[in-house]
Amino acid sequence: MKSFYKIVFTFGFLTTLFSCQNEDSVSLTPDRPYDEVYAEDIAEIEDFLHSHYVTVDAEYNPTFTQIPDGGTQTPIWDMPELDTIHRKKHDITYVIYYLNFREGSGENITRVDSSFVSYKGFAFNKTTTDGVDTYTQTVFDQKQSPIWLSLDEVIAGWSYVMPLFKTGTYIEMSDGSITFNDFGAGVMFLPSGLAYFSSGTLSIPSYAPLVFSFKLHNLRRRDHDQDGILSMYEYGNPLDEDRFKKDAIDTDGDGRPDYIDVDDDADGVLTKVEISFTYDDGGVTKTKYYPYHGALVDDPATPYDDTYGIPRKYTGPLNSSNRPTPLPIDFTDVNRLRRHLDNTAKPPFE
Ligand SMILES: [Ca+2]
Ligand SMILES: [Ca+2]
Ligand SMILES: [Ca+2]
Ligand SMILES: [Ca+2]
Repeated sequence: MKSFYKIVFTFGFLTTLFSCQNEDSVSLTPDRPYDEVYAEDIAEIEDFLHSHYVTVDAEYNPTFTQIPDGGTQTPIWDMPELDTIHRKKHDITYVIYYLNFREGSGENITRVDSSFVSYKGFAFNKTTTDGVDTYTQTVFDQKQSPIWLSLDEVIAGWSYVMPLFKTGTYIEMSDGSITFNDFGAGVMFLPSGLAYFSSGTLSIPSYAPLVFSFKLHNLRRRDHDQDGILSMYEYGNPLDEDRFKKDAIDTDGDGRPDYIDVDDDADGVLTKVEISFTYDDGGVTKTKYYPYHGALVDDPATPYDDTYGIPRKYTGPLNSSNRPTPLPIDFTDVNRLRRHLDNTAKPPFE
């Protein structure tokens, strides 16, 4: 059941951001109810946002500081960069607060892509002595040099917030190093139900909200089932979810979502075969795959029409062999049912 959710151990240390919630496991001590913990977490997060201000350096590294008595600093709560999203999970509509320092100028990442990120995560704790609140911040993980993380394998909060941001640009310097510019940068304030919940570690307390600052340097599109269609086109974008895998698109209803199904319409023909076509290249027959969407402009250097995406079952007139012949719209209509998802469309295709 859990094979798709990878848990990564390295000599006994859990790579922090990877999801370690196993909802199928049996625990000797029952977990606390999600709604009860969420009520505490969101109150603590909102208290933190009211009682702290934040400064960022030129590289968008934030520093959070408690507003002193009588201080005039703007609390995070009142900053225009503070925004919220709502995501349903555990039968709770979670409010997620995040700071959008910079959205990024490049490509949007999706929940099934791989992210190249740097980040810093900390937990906070409040103690009150003689009516005076004192906050401590405990950094439990940080990566100053970016690392690759697949967004379907990390804690839920990350997979919800990162797609709100974009990559930037990068240039390779003469010494081989890479400089990133205009990347997305922000901070997320996660209730524990969207992070590690009951499974704390030595450095991460159980049932504690966590704060992550992050920078999205780059991304890599993924094709989980290697059927020639990027996962970003196959999983859908469910916002109302209890489990990612359960709510992803499953065209043939066999319990295996399209992004991990090699025959999406269960017609016995592999998706990869259904989206392929052959063309003549100087007397040599070559095979290629229609891209999900066609290219915006045809490349005259290729012997085929690059503006063609994956076609639907042809609707054109019958030819002399009484078979339908395709129309351009069969390849380009934005609302078409692409033929790898149509179990009445089977090869041989004209
Ligand atoms: Ca795929
Ligand atoms: Ca399926
Ligand atoms: Ca598929
Ligand atoms: Ca098929």
